[in-house]
Amino acid sequence: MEIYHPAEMLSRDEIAALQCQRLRETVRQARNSRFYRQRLDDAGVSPESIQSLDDLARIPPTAKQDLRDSYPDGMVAVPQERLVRLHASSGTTGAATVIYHTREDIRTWAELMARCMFMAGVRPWDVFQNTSGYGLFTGGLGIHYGAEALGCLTIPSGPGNTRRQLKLIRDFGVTVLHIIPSYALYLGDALAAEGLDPAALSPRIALIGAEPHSEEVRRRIESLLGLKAYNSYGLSEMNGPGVAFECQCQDGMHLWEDAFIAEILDPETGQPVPEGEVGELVMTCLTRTGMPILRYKTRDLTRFVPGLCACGRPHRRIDRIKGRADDMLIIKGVNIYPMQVEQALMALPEVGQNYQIILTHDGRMDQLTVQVELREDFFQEDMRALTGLQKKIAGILRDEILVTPRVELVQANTLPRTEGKAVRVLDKRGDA
Ligand code: ADP
Ligand code: K
Ligand code: ZN
Repeated sequence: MEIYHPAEMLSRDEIAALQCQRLRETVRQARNSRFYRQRLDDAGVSPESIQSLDDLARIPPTAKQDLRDSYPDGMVAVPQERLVRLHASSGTTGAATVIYHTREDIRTWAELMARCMFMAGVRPWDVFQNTSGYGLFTGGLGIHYGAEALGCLTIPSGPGNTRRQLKLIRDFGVTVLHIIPSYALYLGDALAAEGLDPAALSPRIALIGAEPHSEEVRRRIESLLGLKAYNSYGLSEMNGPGVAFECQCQDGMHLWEDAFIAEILDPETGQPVPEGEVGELVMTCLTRTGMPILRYKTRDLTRFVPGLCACGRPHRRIDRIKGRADDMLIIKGVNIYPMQVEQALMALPEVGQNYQIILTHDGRMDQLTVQVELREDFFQEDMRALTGLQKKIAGILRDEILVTPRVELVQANTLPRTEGKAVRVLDKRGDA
């Protein structure tokens, strides 16, 4: 097996020793910020008091609200002249938060990103098209710098304009795409509509991430685009993309433990969940100097995949993100994650590439409506067949989520689409 960086093969003991040393340095560095000096003093945490990884638990967690409260620069830990870049989270769940980077931070991040891409099989001779939005969002420049660090000819296409995306792919023989899953599905349909054979197209790898998606969606992307799709996880607070990535085994995402400490905690108690169980991913960035963040509560729900990966890299793997804690819907008293709906829908051949979940309240109780795009050839069916299909989908969803939804079948490409992360849920229960 080829590796990009020797750190990929560190043993568990070596990883632990490095984490402890870097945690101490990070605590020292973080104390240069107004926010952490106060926070760590209050908790009685000094760099010298970090003697082993057990001392991590003495550091109070950092919440998204802490970043909002210290906006714009309360967590900056270096003089302004050392800062070279600012990013903001895409604000999926509220006000944006800002992250600052020094020149070294940008370099470390690009190297982590390149390591991830190499692990998924990307090489310097690849032609790489990045369809993420450039701008404050980290999926643009973050991925771009990684691809360049690896040595790929990098095309910053940005999102949207599918015809132009396809032209770039064909004109320059693009071999690797970075694309969010919802757009990859759409692009796949667009190929089919143009009568293009996916097997004849040049891309062999897609890096997909930035939004939760099911295994069913990955398989669809692979067959629609005729390539291998690798899950890619990251968040602005931990730089952005490049935190955890699938290797070629496609069995969980290796999280780079020389650069991050990951914990999976019970969101209620803040205590570690038993090994292999689902909880909230809490992360500490061990390399950032401009704006270190300690024990960040990501709100992302996942678990550590037990055991060693067949590829031999000792870095632990996290499972596909189940959703955000904030994504959980409570409908008629039942807890539901949108991913459960997606998984059930996308397993059906009749279902097209887009769906939407709508919640309303009729004065007495919650009503769940699922709008489902049908594949073109199925939409041609007669009324009786469509009614049968509608019943079938409602039944499958009820078995999965224990609530019977109202199912509306719509034509392909009629549900609203966004250029960035897909908006799957419309909660109108608060509306009059
Ligand atoms: P925002 O929190 O506003 O979306 P970011 O751009 O920092 O801002 O997005 C990071 C978040 O995106 C993660 O916390 C996670 O919820 C989601 N995400 C990123 N990559 C993946 C992935 N591969 N699978 C599922 N969710 C992901
Ligand atoms: K090159
Ligand atoms: Zn592996």
